[in-house]
Amino acid sequence: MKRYAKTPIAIQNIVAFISVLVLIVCITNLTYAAREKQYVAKQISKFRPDGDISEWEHVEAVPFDQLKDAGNELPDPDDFTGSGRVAWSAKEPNMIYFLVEITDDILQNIHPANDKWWEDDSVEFMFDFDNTMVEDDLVQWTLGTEITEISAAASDDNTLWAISRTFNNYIYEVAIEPTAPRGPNPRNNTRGKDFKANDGLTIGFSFQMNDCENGVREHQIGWTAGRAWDPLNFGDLIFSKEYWGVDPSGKLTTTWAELKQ
Ligand SMILES: [Ca+2]
Ligand SMILES: [Ca+2]
Ligand SMILES: [Ca+2]
Ligand SMILES: [Ca+2]
Repeated sequence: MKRYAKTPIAIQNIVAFISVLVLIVCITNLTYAAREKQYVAKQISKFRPDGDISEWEHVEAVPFDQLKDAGNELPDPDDFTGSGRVAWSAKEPNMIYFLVEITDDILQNIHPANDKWWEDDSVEFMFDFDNTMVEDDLVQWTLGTEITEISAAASDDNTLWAISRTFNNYIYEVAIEPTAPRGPNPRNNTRGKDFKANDGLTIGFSFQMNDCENGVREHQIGWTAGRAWDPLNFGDLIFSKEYWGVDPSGKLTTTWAELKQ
């Protein structure tokens, strides 16, 4: 009888053990999310949001070549195209740095800041700070084509930026500080308030641009494909203590092309 009495307990223990294993696997997946795309953000030194982009020379650029919420096909490069880069510095761990370069032939800005900002030419930075992959937890920064056009979570307190223009080319140099007070339309106003970048930290991230002309939004294109407010369409933004342009042994990874210049 004792043998029969013990068996259910043994099975219960095995079930409990497997349940804990499954839970650990689930938690691990949430913490170290592995979405379809990854961007490893390394450090840069002497970041200044001043329109001089020399500090970005070695930083990897990713093309905005994926369709999102507007447009049936990718626009012609003359009409609208762009790319983005990401970096950080352990000296300012509450900040994330961005460089976004855009070509757009016609600008539209017909709404004031924080009013239908997605229907004016603009850049969006979206975060899933805690990798919950829940839409209501997402936080969005939007920057328009004029320095006063700051919307969504973006505020004068949490965004340092410069925008410069040469013909149809626009350059955004941006520092976002998630811990600082937010604008009036952040979507989620609590996630990321304790943000602190460190080596190995992974958050969900997407950035994209709205191309508006003729009174409407004609295209939205970005780094990752699919609906902007679906966190499953985000990529992993992974922070690394390494420096852009410097290999792990400390040597400058200068290319032959750069040496010849
Ligand atoms: Ca600069
Ligand atoms: Ca255009
Ligand atoms: Ca436009
Ligand atoms: Ca506007």
